[in-house]
Amino acid sequence: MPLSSRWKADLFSFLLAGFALLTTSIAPTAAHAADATVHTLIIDTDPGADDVIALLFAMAAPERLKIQALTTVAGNVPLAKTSRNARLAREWAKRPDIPVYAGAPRPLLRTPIYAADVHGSEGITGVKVFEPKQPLAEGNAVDYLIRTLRAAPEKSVTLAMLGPETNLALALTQAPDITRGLRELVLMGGAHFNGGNITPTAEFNVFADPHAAEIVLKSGVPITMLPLDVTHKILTSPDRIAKLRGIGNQAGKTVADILDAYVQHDMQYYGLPGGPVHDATVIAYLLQPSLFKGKQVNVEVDSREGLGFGQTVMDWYGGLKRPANVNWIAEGDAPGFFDLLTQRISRLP
Ligand SMILES: [Ca+2]
Repeated sequence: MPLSSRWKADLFSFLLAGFALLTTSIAPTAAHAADATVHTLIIDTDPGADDVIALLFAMAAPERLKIQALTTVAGNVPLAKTSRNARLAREWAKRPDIPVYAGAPRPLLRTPIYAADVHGSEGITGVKVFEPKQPLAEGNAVDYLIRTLRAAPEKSVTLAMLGPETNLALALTQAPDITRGLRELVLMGGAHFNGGNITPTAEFNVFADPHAAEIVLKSGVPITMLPLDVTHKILTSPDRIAKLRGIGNQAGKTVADILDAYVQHDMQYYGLPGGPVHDATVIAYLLQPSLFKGKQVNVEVDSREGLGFGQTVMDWYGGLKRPANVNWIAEGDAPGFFDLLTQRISRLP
């Protein structure tokens, strides 16, 4: 082989190897087998229109997600409304077996903020809200978390977190030993490549209680985060919403009505062709992790006053050489997500 073409061949194989490295560094988060994992699950939530869709989605998968309780926190709207909305979702899914515990009425340190401009003053868009029949469970969500995680077998409980992380931060502060019972935290929160949605740098859940997020991120429990980087790649379309409505059951109509109203704000604000369904990606991840791709990285929260308040400082390239504490999800299969959501919602009343 002439020297120049030998050199070209070497360069080519060098580039190929580099490409292989690049493509494996952002690997599918789990083998296909993880798509059959059965989770003992607690869902911590601040409903919230996308929370309600996530809750319906989760309650439609009883053979995979053994939901022990819903725990509520102030966030998108004040606690009385997030708790009412969680109970509404439970009533719509006809799952009276799942207790709902109300938790923290405000963040640890910062002034409470809400997101009524996105979720409406009742916290659910596009549908009529009412007082559900079944009341809250007795006792506080933080006590429930401590009691349940202490009694649980080691690494047995998955906690899905769809709102500000105040409840778990309080529980971890009072009872650090509860990490033993946790298998994994899967949370919607943070932003890096996408930029923020409540400030240019911060995502709402982290911004609403950055001090709580700091405690959770330093807990040592395995964490998967679904940030705006991925949720803004999984967007509704008129056709996707029509398929949900076309199921013909009440739940499909409810989800479609909520989405039709909910996505308007984001489509207008960001100029997107559809809207993200943030919290529902957490449930999709639990049911079918092979739909997502992520990377183990170091994530810390900026809790200093200023323009970076509530920002997740995510070290994608490992420049800080700090230990990885988060599986940061950066990619997701949008058609796969909507197929899974539609399949599951079709199983509800
Ligand atoms: Ca939420």
